[in-house]
Amino acid sequence: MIAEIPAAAEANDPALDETEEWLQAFEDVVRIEGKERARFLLQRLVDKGHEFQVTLPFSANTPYVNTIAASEQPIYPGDRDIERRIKGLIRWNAMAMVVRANKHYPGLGGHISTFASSATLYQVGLNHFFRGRGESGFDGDLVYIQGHGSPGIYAQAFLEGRISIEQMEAFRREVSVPGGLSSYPHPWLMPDFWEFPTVSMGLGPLSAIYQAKFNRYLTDRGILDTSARKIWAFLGDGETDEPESLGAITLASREKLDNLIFVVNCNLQRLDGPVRGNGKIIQELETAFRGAGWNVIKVIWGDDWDPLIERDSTGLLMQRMVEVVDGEYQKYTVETGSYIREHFFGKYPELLDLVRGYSDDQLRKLNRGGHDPAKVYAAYKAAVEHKGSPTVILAQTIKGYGLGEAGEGRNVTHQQKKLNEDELRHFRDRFSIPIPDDRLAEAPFYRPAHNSPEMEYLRERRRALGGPLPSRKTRSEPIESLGESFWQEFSDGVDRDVSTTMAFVRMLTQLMKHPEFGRRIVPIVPDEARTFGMESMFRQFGIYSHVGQLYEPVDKSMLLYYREATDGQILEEGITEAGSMASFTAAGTSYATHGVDMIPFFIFYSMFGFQRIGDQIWAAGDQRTRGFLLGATAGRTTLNGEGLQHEDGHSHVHASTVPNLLAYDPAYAYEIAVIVREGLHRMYRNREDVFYYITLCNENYPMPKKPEGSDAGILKGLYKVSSAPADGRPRVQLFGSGPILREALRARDLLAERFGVAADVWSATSYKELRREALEAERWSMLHPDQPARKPYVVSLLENEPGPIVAVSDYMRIVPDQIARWLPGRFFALGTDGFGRSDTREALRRFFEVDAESVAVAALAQLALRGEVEADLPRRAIAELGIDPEKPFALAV
Ligand SMILES: Cc1ncc(C[n+]2csc(CCOP(=O)(O)OP(=O)(O)O)c2C)c(N)n1
Ligand SMILES: [Mg+2]
Repeated sequence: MIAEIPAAAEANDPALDETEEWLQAFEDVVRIEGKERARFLLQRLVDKGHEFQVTLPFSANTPYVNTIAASEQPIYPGDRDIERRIKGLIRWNAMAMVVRANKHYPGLGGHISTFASSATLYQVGLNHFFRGRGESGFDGDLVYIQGHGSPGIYAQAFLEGRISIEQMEAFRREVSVPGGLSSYPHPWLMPDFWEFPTVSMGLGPLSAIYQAKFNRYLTDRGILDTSARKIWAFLGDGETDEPESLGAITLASREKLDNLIFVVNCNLQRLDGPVRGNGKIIQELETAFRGAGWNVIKVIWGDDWDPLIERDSTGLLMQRMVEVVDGEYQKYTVETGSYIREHFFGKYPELLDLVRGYSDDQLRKLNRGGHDPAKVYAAYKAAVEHKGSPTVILAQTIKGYGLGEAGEGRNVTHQQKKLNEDELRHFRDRFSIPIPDDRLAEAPFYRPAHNSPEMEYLRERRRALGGPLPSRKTRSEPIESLGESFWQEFSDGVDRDVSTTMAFVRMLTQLMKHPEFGRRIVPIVPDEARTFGMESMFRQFGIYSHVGQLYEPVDKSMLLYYREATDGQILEEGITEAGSMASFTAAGTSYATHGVDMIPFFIFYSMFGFQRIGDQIWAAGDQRTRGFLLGATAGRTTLNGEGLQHEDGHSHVHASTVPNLLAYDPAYAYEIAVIVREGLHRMYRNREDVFYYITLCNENYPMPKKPEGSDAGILKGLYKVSSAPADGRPRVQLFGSGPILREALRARDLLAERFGVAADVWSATSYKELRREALEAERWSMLHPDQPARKPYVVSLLENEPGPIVAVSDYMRIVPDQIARWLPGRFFALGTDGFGRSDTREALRRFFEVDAESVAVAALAQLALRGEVEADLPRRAIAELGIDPEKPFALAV
């Protein structure tokens, strides 16, 4: 994959004179007629070669040197000297916060070496490029910071006076110290500071791409002009191994996202060792990004190398640069100058000549591009000015830069958290930090006087760029909730057979037509709109495409044709749940990134939601994303023919793990209406940082009218839909969820008609909510023993309702079991544990024992156990209802 440079190939050249003639002619063209003409001629030669089947092997690589030559570098606009001093202070404080934390509280963790390698990359950005929030509070750039580089970002904020010394002391002690600093960027924990949770590697770059796309979407739809805002994403070279990091890079170039800049900190190391010890990560990434259509800027060598490169008349230096593998470059970091002379330059006598005048010390200090502010500045400037495609900057750095023996370039450096006095002295001297010897051992923080030139410079730079960064702001203008009349049609119900998915799509369409809410809605689908019956929205609202529609759609003559438009509202993301989720997060945090409320509805195949992109959903929670996730074609038996890999019977287990997510499994259209209405109210009127997960199903049945007074129960997770008369018969309580509620209702009839048992039926819309409320009440009671105990909602509902409780849903038993401990001795759950199967709904429900017959048998068994019906009744029911007691157990392995 890595191209060899053909320079210094004279030895293999049978006709040197002829080659020389060609090269001379080409050089003349470049010099006299310019690069454009030279490029044209080269292209013509390549084309001609194709005519004769003379082709070159594909290579997207350029030589292993800086993309921007020294002669093309712009003049550095800052005061290099003062910036170096400021950077030294930031390096020191970033190191000190980790060292001090681990000295006082061993085991707290933290990272020194990552920021040590990327300090220049951030400093040049913070001093000259990254624009803060500005006057409006919502202008400026969006910067995704490498998660474990956080100490450097805190250290900058400390010098700016945004973070106190007490907070610096409380790095990674968020619980015991108010204002303690979180380990990594977590908006949930530091909502005024961090914007983007990046530390789960791969999620940052993926989110940044879709954030850049979403910014365009807002502009194209005429909602907000975001064109001046850049999205910067910092990532580690090791991080690029995550499929999410590179998985969407073609989208960024296809969409021509020139508002997007990736900076890959290529310190050639990850946690355990080298990223590509036997290869070259920078060349590999160049191939991937150039191949995908990105503008690639390599920043490999610092200015110490400029004179050497200029004098490299043989091309041997370039050749040597590319033939040395990364593992070897890492070795040069820890080795002496004489080692570098012998092993790097010593390969060719010409190269030894080249560095004859250099001392060993000079050779050891030859700097790398990512540590040279002028090189980094040149790259950033070219990136922000580049038009037509996204840019990636591949910057070579040294992991643990400045740590010396304590970790610079060592394989253990990633986890280095403690420095002894000698190591601290080395660090102090290297960056000229004014800490006296007698205080060194404690690694004190250091902030110069407020009016020192360094502090004034630092503040002036950020002021000039529009304010501090990172900084998270939100706009909190409540949006008035929709009145009762909007929801009326859903409360009224319909006699026709419809599914909850159809009801929801109708609701979404109505919302999109609403004068206030309509524009804000962002429907997101990963190539599944037709599955959910949403194709009518294509024509009506348009599918977003930055370039509009450049072709006549094949179904143009049809009413519901596939309409793409620049101001299209629907994000049809293609088959990428990860990309769609990233769009969901971008839209659902728009209230914070742009000060504009957008309301995303991401509708996906429920099986490919949580279990595929659960980490992104977790991060969306951290980022305080607002909006609705809709798991459609849900339910292990309700989605019937699709089988094992499609039938979801556990997304509600996953959903139960996300702290600020509300999860519902509704049965009826009116339930969905109540939930969505409340969701809009809480998120957009009350400005709460919660989000919603609602499962939707494809089974058709009539949608009943909303019972009076049921709203509160629907939202809390449980309410009664059917009461049996109190006539002295044995009695049971049946809970049903989603379409399986109808099995509970049918079980009620079976029990009444065939076994003389009365059943009340409840719709259990959210076990997660029931549990959360019950846990809270239980905990409060435990901590307030001298006060009357608080009764969980679920207990207050059930304590006067006689008989055992049988809960059934299309999910694993553990979903209803979430509330079992508050109903001791009474609670029994049925569910769809086990791999799904393809068959009819009836067959599947019998197989998983969630059909009415199985519910009836379970109810009778529970009554018999309690002595409330004859002991023989369950056996009779099993026989009468045709249940095979020897059929396989779905969980058997
Ligand atoms: C998904 C995920 N897996 C593992 C980790 C643990 N981890 C944190 S940093 C790191 C190494 C990072 O290497 P690199 O991306 O090269 O960053 P550097 O520190 O070298 O800049 C690992 C494995 C993580 N944060 N996220
Ligand atoms: Mg690395």
